[in-house]
Amino acid sequence: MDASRKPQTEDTPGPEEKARQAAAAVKAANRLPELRLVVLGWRWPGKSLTGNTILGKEEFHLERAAEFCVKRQAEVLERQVTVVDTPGWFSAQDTPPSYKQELVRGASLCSPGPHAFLLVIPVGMFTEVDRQCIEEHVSLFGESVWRHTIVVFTWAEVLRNISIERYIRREGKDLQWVLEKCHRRYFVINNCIFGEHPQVGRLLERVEKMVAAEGGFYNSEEEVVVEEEKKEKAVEENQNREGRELGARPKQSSALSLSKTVEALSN
Ligand SMILES: Nc1nc2c(ncn2[C@@H]2O[C@H](COP(=O)(O)OP(=O)(O)OP(=O)(O)O)[C@@H](O)[C@H]2O)c(=O)[nH]1
Ligand SMILES: [Mg+2]
Repeated sequence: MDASRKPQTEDTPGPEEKARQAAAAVKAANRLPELRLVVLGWRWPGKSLTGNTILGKEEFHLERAAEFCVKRQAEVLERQVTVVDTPGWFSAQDTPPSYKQELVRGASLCSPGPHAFLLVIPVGMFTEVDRQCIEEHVSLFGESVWRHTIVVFTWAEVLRNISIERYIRREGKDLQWVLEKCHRRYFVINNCIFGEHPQVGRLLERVEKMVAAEGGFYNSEEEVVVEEEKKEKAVEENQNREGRELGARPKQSSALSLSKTVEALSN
């Protein structure tokens, strides 16, 4: 036998085991010690119960039509998890400005910014009006909010034997539109299971994967920051090209910021 060749042992990982190890390494690298989550949705889809499922205890009351944000924290799977439950928006009529204002305040309760917005949608008929309401209310946080949003489907037990993928296809363009806005990030939560269950760990990992992919958490001023960076880079490139100082600072971007939204809603 050629002594330079290593003998194959049973311990040598196969391709599947190697892929599993690589995936575990990525999850470990993405892992965050603290996670801040804001739960959003219309009235009564299971926002508060979803918050309870994540925290593993009954922190949020399942009272109808909550009017105020509620913030709760717990240690979950070795992470410090903050969940902000928000008032649901109205579907059949206009949402009062005070509700919108309170909704927007939800993000500021997890300073310096939420890692994820969990947009709770109950499995069932999804209409064009539902899509419009989601667009109107989620956009109160600015366009960048979509980069930090995951759709969380509740009431999934009603699907019985239908897969979530088939349900999404069947519901058509309005639900597809929402999922496209969220870069097709979604998670099916089983709110009937409480406590020890791998689903909460999987959801937290999903959030961590999004944070890694999007390069950080939501920051109401980030559109301003990105715009400023773009302009500063352009000025720098100009300076290099022309070989002289331009001196002028770029103008402030008019991008939406949370404080401006709250101010506008209160007027
Ligand atoms: N079977 C089932 N029941 C659910 C699920 N999610 C929520 N519920 C029930 O639906 C009802 C509403 O849940 P909540 O969590 O209070 O809903 P919400 O979105 O917080 O409601 P508002 O605060 O009034 O907007 C409660 O009776 C929950 O027990 C689910 O996934 N499956
Ligand atoms: Mg509630």
